[in-house]
Formats: sequence, C-alpha cells, structure tokens
Amino acid sequence: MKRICCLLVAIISLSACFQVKPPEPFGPVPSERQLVWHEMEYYMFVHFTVNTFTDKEWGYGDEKESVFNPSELDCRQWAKVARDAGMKGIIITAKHHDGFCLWPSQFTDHSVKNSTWKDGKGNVLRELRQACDEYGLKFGVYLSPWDRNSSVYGTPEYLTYYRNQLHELLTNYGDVFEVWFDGANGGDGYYGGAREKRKIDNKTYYNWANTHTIVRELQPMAVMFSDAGPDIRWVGNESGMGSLTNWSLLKKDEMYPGGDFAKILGEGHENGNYWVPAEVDVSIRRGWFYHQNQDSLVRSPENLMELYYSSVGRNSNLLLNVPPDRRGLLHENDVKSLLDFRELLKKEFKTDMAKGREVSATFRRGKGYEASNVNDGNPETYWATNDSQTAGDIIIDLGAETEVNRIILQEYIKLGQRVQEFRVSAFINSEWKPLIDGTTIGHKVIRKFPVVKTSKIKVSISKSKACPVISNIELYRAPGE
Ligand code: FUL
Repeated sequence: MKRICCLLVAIISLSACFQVKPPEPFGPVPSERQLVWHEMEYYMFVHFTVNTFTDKEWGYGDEKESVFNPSELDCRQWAKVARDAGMKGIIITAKHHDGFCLWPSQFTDHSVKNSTWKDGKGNVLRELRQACDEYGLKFGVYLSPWDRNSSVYGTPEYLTYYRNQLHELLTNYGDVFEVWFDGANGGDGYYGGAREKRKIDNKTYYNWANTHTIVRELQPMAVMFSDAGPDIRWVGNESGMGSLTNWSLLKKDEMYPGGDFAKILGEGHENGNYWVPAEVDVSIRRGWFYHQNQDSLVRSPENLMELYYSSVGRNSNLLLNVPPDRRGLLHENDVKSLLDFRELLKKEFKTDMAKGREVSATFRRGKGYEASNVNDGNPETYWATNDSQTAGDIIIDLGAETEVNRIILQEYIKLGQRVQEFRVSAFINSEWKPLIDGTTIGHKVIRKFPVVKTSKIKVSISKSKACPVISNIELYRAPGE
C-alpha cells in the first residue's frame, strides 16, 4: 500500500513538472473595473441642460431654471436608440459648467425642481436610470467640477458642495459604470451674482485624491475618467482620433486634469506605471449640445464608421455624444445615422474568415498556449511563446484563396500590454507580401488594408516587451476595396 502511495505521489509531482506555467504579468495590468470597461467599447454621451434651450455650448450660470422645459422628454427613446445602435451604456451631463442639475439636488435651487418641466417634480436621472435598466444599458454620470452658477466656486466650501452632489449621484441611482470629471476649469461666470472671473489652481484646488476616495467607497466598480485618470484618460482631442500607437499605460502622477498634455494623452507612456486606457469622446454634431441649425450637419453613417476605426480600432473606447433636442428626444437625423451605422458595422464584420481555420506559430510555449487559441472565440485563451522569446509569427491557413481586407488583433491584457511592433502579411504568388505595419495592440486593434486574395495570413510580432500573449485574431472581407 505504502509503495502504491509513493508511486502516486511521484506521478503527480512529475506531471506537475511538465505543466506549462502561464506567463507572469508584465508591467501594470487592468483592474477588474477597467476590464469590464474595456469590453464596453462603444457607448453614448448625452449633453442636455439649459443650454439646449438657450442655444449655447457653455451656459454662463445665470439661466433661469424655467427655461428647462422639454415638451416630450423620453429617456426610453434615448435608451432604445442606444441599444439598437449597439451601444452598451449612457453617460449623462448630470451637471454641466452652468451648474444646472438634472436631478432635484438638495444642495442647490438651480435644478429641475425649479423648472417648468413637470411642474418641478421631474428627475431626468431617475428616468434615465430606469430606461437604462429596461434596455440593458449601463449608466454613467458627468458632474462638471467647474460650476458657473455657484456663489462659492473657487472657495473650499465649493468642494463640500461638489462632493455632496457626487454623493447624491452615487447613492440614489443604482450602479454607475463611469464617473466623468471634465478638465475645463475656472473663468468668468455668474457665481451667484458676482459676475466675475474666477481662477483656480487646477493642480491643487479640487484635491482630487479625496473625491476619488468617495467614488471608490460608494461605487467600487465605477471607473473614473479625467484628462489623466485615475482609471480612464482623455485621448487628447475631441475630434474622434485615437492614436495609432496607444499604450494603455500612463505616468499619471506627472499629470493633472486641465493640464497641457494632449499629445502624451493620445499615445500614453510606453513605460507608464499605471494602467489608464484612453477614451475617445466626440459628438455626432459640431456642438456638444443640441442646436437646431446643426440638424443638417449630423455625421453620416460612413463618417461614424471612420470614427469607429480611429477609436475602437485603436485600442480606445468610443463615447459618442448624441444631444437630445428641445423636445427631449434624440433628433430623427441623429437616430437615422446611428442605426444606419449599426447596419454598416454588421456588414463590415459579417463573416470572420479566420474562424475555425488552422493556425500555426513559429514558437510555442506548450500545452494550453497553442496558436489555435487565437481563433477559438474564447477571450480567456491565448497564444504565448516562452518567456525568453519576445517575437514570433502566427500563420492562419485560410484553406483556399480567400479575399480579405480587415484584421482584428487582441492581446490578453490581463497580463499587461506588451506588443511594440507587428506586421501583417499575405502569402501571394509563393511569397509573403507585407500588408500593414503596426506598433501597439492592447485590448483591440482593427486595421484596414486593400483587398488581397490569399491562402494564408501571417501576423508577425516583431518586438514585444515580454513574451507576446495574443488572445484573438479575426479576418474579414468588408464591402468595397
Ligand atoms: C469639455 C466641455 O467644456 C464641453 O462642453 C464638453 O462637455 C466636453 C465633453 O468636455 O471639456
């Protein structure tokens, strides 16, 4: 009996020796809340306040509450459109720079409770929360740090006011997936009648660390956005352009909201010490708020597709602003464009030519990390090389001559962002023809190339900080050239 036991122990220890260990994480890795956020990819921004009725972009803060009077406000329409458009959530301007609150805050009179809408009994946030639940969307809030209405803006008292409001938002409306802290700061305003210019030091005034603690305590799964994080960073422009080289890493301690960091925010820091991925915020119209004279200037479905490539296709999430009009509805032109774009997207990525095809790789880590993991549809499996190997090729055999012109690549980011350079080539006339060169990958990269007819596609990781971990490769033949 003793002998059999010894034998069993020996067999178990021997097989443990042969088990291939997963690669160690390299550098900063995403938190649980950031991983959930990465999966969202595309969601709606809603800019709505007194500006919608005064035709402004930045309200001065002296607007009468009575001007806020949507005739047919219907958050269910917003949510239905967002869902049908393929979006995963909605972030609303609970308070923009003008200070008007879309919920009846107990800390100010400047809110819906003194508006004409629903005789002051309405609450836009409540209605939106319910609509998001009904349509399976996540809910997020924008609370402008700059408040041109508040008489105490610029003093320490304002911070108490701001945090009280944040508390209201984070305790009364269920789960919040993202809290959006705008970088626009200080300047002239109404400020309770003072009508003056107030300057604040954006490095110190807000004491952000304290505010961040409140969010973490009240909504542990919410990611916080600002120019420099802490969880999600601004991409550095409002035109919808993610950077081709895009590290989800940032030396965020060297940065602060409202600072002059646009270029760095686009690319991130290759050697950043925090995981702070980029979000692309952009409007479907010229302005962030609704203006009737922009009804004919709504982005076309084709233009939205370009935005998709330059955001989701460049390792960023797309936060697309669609401003409700004075009825409190998303305008017909915006709705049409969004839904038509959704149809274009379906056609663009209709059939994954790589799915189920044979895949091989120049380097293998061993069992569990095979090349076939890149097209098994399982985001939890990945191809990896040995730890000492920081380059390698994956070859997808398409089985027959096949036309393709799009590729999707994804790293297994739970182990960090690693790839620094890659190349995609096609096997044509018995030789490898380069199609595209790239730098970073991260959560997702989608690249276009002119149509090629080929039997094999090769993805070469030519430079990586540590052994590459590739979880997904997809190939498509999108309509057109
Ligand atoms: C900017 C603001 O000043 C704009 O009004 C808008 O809200 C945009 C998303 O952020 O900083």
